[in-house]
Amino acid sequence: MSVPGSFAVLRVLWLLSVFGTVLPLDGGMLFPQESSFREVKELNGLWDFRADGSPNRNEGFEKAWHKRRLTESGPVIEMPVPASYNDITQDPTLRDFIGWVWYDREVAVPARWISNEGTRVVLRVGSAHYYSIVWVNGEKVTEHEGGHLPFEAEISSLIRKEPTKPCRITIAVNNTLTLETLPPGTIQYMNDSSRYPDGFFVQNIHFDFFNYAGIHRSVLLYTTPKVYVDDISVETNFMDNTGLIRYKVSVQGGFSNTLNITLMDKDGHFVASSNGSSGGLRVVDVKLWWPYLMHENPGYLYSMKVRQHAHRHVGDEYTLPVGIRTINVTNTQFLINNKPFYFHGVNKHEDSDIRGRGFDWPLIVKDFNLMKWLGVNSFRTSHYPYAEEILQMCDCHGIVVIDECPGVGIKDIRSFRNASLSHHLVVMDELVRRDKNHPSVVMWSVANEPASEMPPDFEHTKALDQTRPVTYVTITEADMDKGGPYVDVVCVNSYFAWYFDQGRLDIVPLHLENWYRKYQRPIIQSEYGADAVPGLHMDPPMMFTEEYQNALLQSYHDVFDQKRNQYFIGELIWNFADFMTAQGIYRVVGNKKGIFTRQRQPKAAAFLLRKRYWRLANETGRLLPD
Ligand code: BDP
Repeated sequence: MSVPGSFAVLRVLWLLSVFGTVLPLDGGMLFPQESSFREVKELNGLWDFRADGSPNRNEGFEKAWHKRRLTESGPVIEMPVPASYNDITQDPTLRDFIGWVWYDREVAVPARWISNEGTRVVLRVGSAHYYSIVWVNGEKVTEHEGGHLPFEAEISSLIRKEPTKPCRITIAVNNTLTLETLPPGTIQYMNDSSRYPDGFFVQNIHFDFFNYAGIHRSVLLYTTPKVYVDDISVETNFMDNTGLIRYKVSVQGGFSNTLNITLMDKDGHFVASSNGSSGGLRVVDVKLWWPYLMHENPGYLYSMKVRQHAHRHVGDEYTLPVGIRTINVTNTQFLINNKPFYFHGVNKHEDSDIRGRGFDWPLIVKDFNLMKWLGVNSFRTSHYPYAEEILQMCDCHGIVVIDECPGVGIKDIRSFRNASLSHHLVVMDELVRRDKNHPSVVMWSVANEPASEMPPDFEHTKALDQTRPVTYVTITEADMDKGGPYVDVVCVNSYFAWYFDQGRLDIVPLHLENWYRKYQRPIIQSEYGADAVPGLHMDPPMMFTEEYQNALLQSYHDVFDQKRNQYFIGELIWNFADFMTAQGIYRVVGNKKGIFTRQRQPKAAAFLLRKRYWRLANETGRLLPD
């Protein structure tokens, strides 16, 4: 969000890098999957819940709430998982709560998981915001910092200790943001006792979305055999009509005698096979993975079955969907399978009524249907990693993804120190580890609009450079002027005729010209837009009306169309749908820059964009004539 008076040119700069080579394996984060050797048990539904409203928010730890059922240590309410807890009740203190909240429930673990010593049982949380501690039957099994990404713990030996008892899972989650968290924030105590009650504090943030909290994605128990496939990495290429998959598999828990890799096509027919923990698969008459609207058969996925046979142990099997495609960037183009790709897409949020940021299949499927209706071929996961199921949908439908980490609102100079850098690196590592094999993911976004106006600090760019194999770098405005040495693609966010020169649509072309001339790299207009209150009309257009939103988009589109054949490689509207923000004088119950309402009903701009995107698809994509 912009504050009037800040300097337009410095608003931007979140910079991207395109995939490099296969990651070194270092503990996997494969999506849990059922197979003949693995089982999955979802723990979604109603959990017991209590927010720790004590002044120091520490009562739960002082009284060891994890040692017993929460119902035994005080009052609880029902809380759905997955969901943000903020909008579930009528209580404004829970909506705006900062600090620890506690969840627990009991689970009946299948007897065979307990009796069979060869079964490994893992507890996995798809994501919880922001800091989580997990106990099983009162014993701590893991803690994790950061929302939006999964974490897990093996609990096999714990559940075998008291095999006849139900297993009690307790999760404490704290949404406090500090200078070192991602996104950062600060807690400010108001010490003036004449104006504020004792202990009064606020959570300051510098990003424009509600800081939803709670357990946002599924909690699962899943099993693997004792010796198990822990991680798989693939990298794909092709020459003429032969595809190549380079793979690497890591097995944990013991010695694996043999690893068989078998590749099947979409119809289940055998394509290629190999043995060993690393190697290559040649795919004759390859069917490439293509984006939606670029090919008549987008999102083609092979299935790579990894089968391990361990000495004196049950084997394991994991099947990874693999799309064969290449990504390259030239000085002026973004190439997918050596063909120029033009991003016509959206920025999104994981956000909806009641659930907040909680995972919700109906919403996800509705959003995909709307995106396809619009003619969208890509989106950015603004401003944090989205659920894995969403990326799986993108793989299948051929929707291209710019995968963003939660590096948003990095504005305070104290958030540029080593502690923040280390955490940022860990988060990037977790993100890449989780998402590296999705063909839909073509770029990593390191940060959204960090304070690039601050003096260059080469120490942190150096450290980022050392992470392998993906080179992801934030650079400053000053670096940019020297030519942006680390960057493949520049993404610019701008709000001309909105935050600056309000109402002056006539100046948009000139401002855009100036910007684009400056950056000698392929450029994506990664945000542009205007708030529109649905149903508000005015002609000639005025700000906040549907007419103004349309007119503003149109004035940008005119410039995009002039630049499209030069270095301009894409446009992503801000935003796909209206979304909730913190309360403040710049927002009337949330950000209204959606082209759909928060309930996914179209504003006039949705029709304008639909017309444009389908025209673009016909001009820039590879649609076959009907
Ligand atoms: C951009 C931010 C985005 C905001 C948007 C806005 O990246 O998160 O929601 O401004 O103000 O600068 O609508």
